[in-house]
Amino acid sequence: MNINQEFETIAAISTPLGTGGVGVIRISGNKSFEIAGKILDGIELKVGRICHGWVCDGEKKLDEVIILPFKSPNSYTGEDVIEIQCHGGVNVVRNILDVVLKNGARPAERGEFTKRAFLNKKLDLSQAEAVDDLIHSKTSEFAIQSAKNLSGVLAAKTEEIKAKIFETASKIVAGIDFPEDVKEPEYSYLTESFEASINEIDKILACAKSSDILRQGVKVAVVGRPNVGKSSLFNALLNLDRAIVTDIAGTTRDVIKETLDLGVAVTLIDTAGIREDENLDKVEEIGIEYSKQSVADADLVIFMYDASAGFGKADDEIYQIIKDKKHIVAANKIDLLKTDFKPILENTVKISTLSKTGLDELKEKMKNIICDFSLDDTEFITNKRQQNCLERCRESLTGALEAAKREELQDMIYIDLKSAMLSLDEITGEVINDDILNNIFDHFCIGK
Ligand SMILES: Nc1nc2c(ncn2[C@@H]2O[C@H](COP(=O)(O)OP(=O)(O)OP(=O)(O)O)[C@@H](O)[C@H]2O)c(=O)[nH]1
Ligand SMILES: [Mg+2]
Repeated sequence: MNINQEFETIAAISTPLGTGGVGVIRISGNKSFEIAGKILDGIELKVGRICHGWVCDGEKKLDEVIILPFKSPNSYTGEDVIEIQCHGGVNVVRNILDVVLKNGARPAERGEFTKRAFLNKKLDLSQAEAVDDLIHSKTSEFAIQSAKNLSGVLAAKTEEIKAKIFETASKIVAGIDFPEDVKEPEYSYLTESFEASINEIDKILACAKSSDILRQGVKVAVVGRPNVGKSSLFNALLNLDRAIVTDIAGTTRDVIKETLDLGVAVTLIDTAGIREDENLDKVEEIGIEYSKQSVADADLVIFMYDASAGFGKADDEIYQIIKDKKHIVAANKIDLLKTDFKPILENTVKISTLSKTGLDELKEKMKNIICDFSLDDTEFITNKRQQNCLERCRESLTGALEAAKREELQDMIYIDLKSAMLSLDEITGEVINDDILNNIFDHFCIGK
């Protein structure tokens, strides 16, 4: 983006394009008020006051709206901003955006409002990334965690670690610059200080795996022979009649996916029953191939067999395919059993999708396996970029630590500390190059 573009006034529809109660068009830049003046039918805009009236295109009235005027720097972007709240129809919002563009704004690029907010220091980069996480969160848990970063939790922690490194670095510099007046810090002090900082970084990185799982979710495939009740379980877990259930073996012939919120976003996958039969038609054969592929792609497999029929050779053949993956065995149709039984496979949950028995236990087992961490312990949500910055910071600190242990020249140690601090600055975006910045905001939606 060139400098001129950055000063242009931009506009976009900030609400999803669809039918709803309200639609929002946002304008940002120093021409915002001028444009609003041209399209608002005689409304006098007062900053800090909500205004009401009509948006017009010349003589044509487009919609009755509410306007929120913000003057720089007190706005989301830090620039002059006008937010128009109109009725939430696809064509109403488009008509209003068109008239705004006709009167001097240009369409905003992806994430451009938030990028401007970052460039105008309304948000640091970790907060800007949290905005994107919040919008795209697949579960309520992840939304709550993202909101924590939006409030600056990660930035504050990063600042705290940096302050500690800075303090130690300052003592080294003082010793180097004023050797007569200031003594170099003791090496024992340095090693202690670096170990403490590495420890703090490790605490954040320990949450990296859970951050990734919370952000991306996991894939759980239900597999087994035909007719064992896979689609019935799929529907029961979703609380939805999504997949067709019949007593005909080979009912499901395609892979069906739906999202389930178990704190972590679970993509639940129903598959075609796996069986060997020379007389299978082509569709079922392809379906079975997809089932095997789903097993390969899944993070967790629910292997199901019909407990009323017993665990047979055909079940065992499928079990052999999945047994090395993370899995739970679901012994289904226990409602048909007259007596209780002792499952032969480890990790078996006895269920009946018909009488809804054992489903809570199954969900609990799923949760425990998916989160081999406790979600409450996910103190810090990070993305890959932030994890990479932390890892680089950790490497530099480890270099400094090793050097301090060898009692090397403190000038050399200081160089490592400087790179450690630079890596931390990248998290909040105090130091960042344009390519990385554009890459981050290119993933945002238009209008954010
Ligand atoms: N008694 C009893 N019947 C069940 C239970 N779960 C499923 N069924 C019945 O078993 C039959 C097959 O169920 P589905 O859910 O279609 O089985 P599936 O494993 O998806 O079968 P395919 O799609 O053919 O691979 C249906 O008639 C279901 O009503 C259960 O817990 N108890
Ligand atoms: Mg099925």
